[in-house]
Amino acid sequence: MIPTESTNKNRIKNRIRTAAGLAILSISVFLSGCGSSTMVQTETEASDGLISVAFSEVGAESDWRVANSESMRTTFTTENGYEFYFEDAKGKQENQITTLRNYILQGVDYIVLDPVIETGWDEVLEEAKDAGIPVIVVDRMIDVEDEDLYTAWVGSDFQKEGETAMEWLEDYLEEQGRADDEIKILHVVGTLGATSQIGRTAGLEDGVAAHENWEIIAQVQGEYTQAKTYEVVSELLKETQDIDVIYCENDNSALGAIQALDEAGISYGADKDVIIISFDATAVGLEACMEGSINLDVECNPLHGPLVEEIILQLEAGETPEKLAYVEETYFTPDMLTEELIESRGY
Ligand code: GYE
Repeated sequence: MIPTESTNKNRIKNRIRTAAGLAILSISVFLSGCGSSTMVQTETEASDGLISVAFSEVGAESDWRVANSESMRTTFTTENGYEFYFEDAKGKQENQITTLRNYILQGVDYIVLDPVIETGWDEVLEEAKDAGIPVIVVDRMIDVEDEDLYTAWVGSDFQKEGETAMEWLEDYLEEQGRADDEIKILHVVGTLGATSQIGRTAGLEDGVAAHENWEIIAQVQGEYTQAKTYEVVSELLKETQDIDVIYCENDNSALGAIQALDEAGISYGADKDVIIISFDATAVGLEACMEGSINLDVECNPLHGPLVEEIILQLEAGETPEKLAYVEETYFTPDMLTEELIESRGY
C-alpha cells in the first residue's frame, strides 16, 4: 500500500498517540501474562523515533511456532529502532481480534498478523485501515473481500510443500520396488482452516488422486501438536494397523505419531514398515529424520522477522513492497543430514 496523505496524517497522529498509549498497552500486555519475553514498556521508556511493531501470534503449539516468535522478537529490538508488542492468541481467532483492536486503539505504527485461520478478518482489518495502520500478514494467509485490507504477506507455498512430499513418495516407492503396491495413507491433519493445513492437504489429495493404487484410509485431527496427534493416532491404531504411510502436517505431529507407533510396537522410518512424512524441518524433526525415524521432512521456513522488517523499511521509505512474497524451501531425508547442519539452522 502506498501511504496516502490521509493515511500519513493518521500515522503521524497515531505516533503521537502511541507514546501516551504505551503505558496502557504495557499494563494490558503485562496482565495478560504472556511470559517473560513479552516486552513490557513503561511510560518513561516510551520514546519517539522508535517504530512500534505489534505482532499477533497464533500460539505456541509447535517448535516451528516458537522459532517464528523468536525471529520476530530478535528482529524488532529497541537497539534496532523498534518498540515491539507481542500477543500469543493461544490458537484462538477471537483472541487475535481483541488483540488487533487493542493495537489499533493504541495507534501502533504497524500491525503484524499471523492468522490462526484464513476467514473472518474483514471487519477488524477495516478498522485498522480506517486508523491508517498498515497490516502485514505472515505465514498463514487471510481470505478477505478487499485485498487492500492488508499491505503485504510473506510466507510459504504450502501446496508446493505437499507436492514436494508426493513427488518424493513416488520416487521412494519406485526405488523400493513398491510402485505398483496398494499404498494406504494415514493423514494427520493440522489446524483446520489454516493456510498451511489447506495447502499441505491439497498437495496430498492431488498426489493420491494421481495414483490409482494410493488411498487415504483415514484423516485424523492432530492440530499441529504432539499430544493431540499421539491421542488420535493411538485411537486409530486400535482400529487398524494396516498403514504404509503417515502424512503428518508438521514435526510435532510426526513426533506424536511416532510415540503412538512405539507404544503399539510398529516399526517406522527408513526401510521399515511405515513411512513417515513430516513438514517444518525444525531441529526436533531433523534429529528424528537423521536417526531414521522420519523418512522425509519438508522444510517450512519460520524466520519471518527479517522479511517483515524489509517490508517495514520499504514502507518507511515510501516504497511499495511486493504484495505476496514466498520464501525459498527445500526438503531433507536421513542421508542429507548431519549434526552440524541441524545446529547451523538455529531452530
Ligand atoms: O507448520 C506448524 C505450526 O502455519 C506453517 O503452524 C505454520 C504451521 C507449522 O504450528 O508447525
